[in-house]
Amino acid sequence: MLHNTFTHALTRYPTENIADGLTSQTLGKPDIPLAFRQYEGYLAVLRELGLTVQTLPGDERYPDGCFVEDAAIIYEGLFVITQPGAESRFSETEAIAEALKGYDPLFMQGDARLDGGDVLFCADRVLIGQSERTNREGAEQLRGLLQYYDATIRVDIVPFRGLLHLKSGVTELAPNVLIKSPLLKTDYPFDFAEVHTIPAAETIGADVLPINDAILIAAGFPSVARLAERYHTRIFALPISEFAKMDGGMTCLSLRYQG
Ligand code: CIR
Repeated sequence: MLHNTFTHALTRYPTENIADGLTSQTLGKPDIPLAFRQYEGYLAVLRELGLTVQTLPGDERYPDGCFVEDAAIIYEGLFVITQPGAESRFSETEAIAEALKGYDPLFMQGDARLDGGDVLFCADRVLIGQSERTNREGAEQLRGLLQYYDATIRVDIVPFRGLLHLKSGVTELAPNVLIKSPLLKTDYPFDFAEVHTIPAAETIGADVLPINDAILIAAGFPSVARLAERYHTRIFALPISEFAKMDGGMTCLSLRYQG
């Protein structure tokens, strides 16, 4: 299963009203000019990694709209437009579907609810978190689409609690190596991989983003930085504090794919 190798990224500018978005954090309101600077820094790194970056305009109807990862799942040539679990975010997908229409995306349907933040491609499998945003039907529907596209793909559904999204608490640091927060509560055995559990206070750093030969990590989390150094030589530690205030991590600000 080829993942983490990308040529393109789709992103969407934050809006001035980002503080009106959803959050479970109590870190205060984002500083808007700083959020925009941090966002530009994120885009600059994607470009430095050689990706062609498309950035859609922000839309004030969707203060969470910059978290584009939740609106689509992309696996090789399969593009799936989701039905995000939060009512206020449901129609964010319209602009994303329009931007990706050249890839003939498929659409989730019916009562399925799923946020891309709950979908982790790692090792030999895809994990779909069943969460407050992603329901069983959403997870099953995505599993069906992935296996229709690639009959050999293993897809496990992972019920969990404690954090917003699966990737808020576990991501892939390197092939077969996971980085995990103890705040993620699940019975799912991650024994297929080597697992590094970081201190709970560094949970925001658990959402790491490997792209091609590099990895993006949130700045300011020493255990995460030390772990990244064990597996990577090209590390970008990016300040994303203003997005973290709104429950955003490193992966959620872009959709990566091979164009
Ligand atoms: C939300 O609660 O939906 C947004 N404020 C944050 C979404 C973060 N998305 C992600 O990690 N994939």
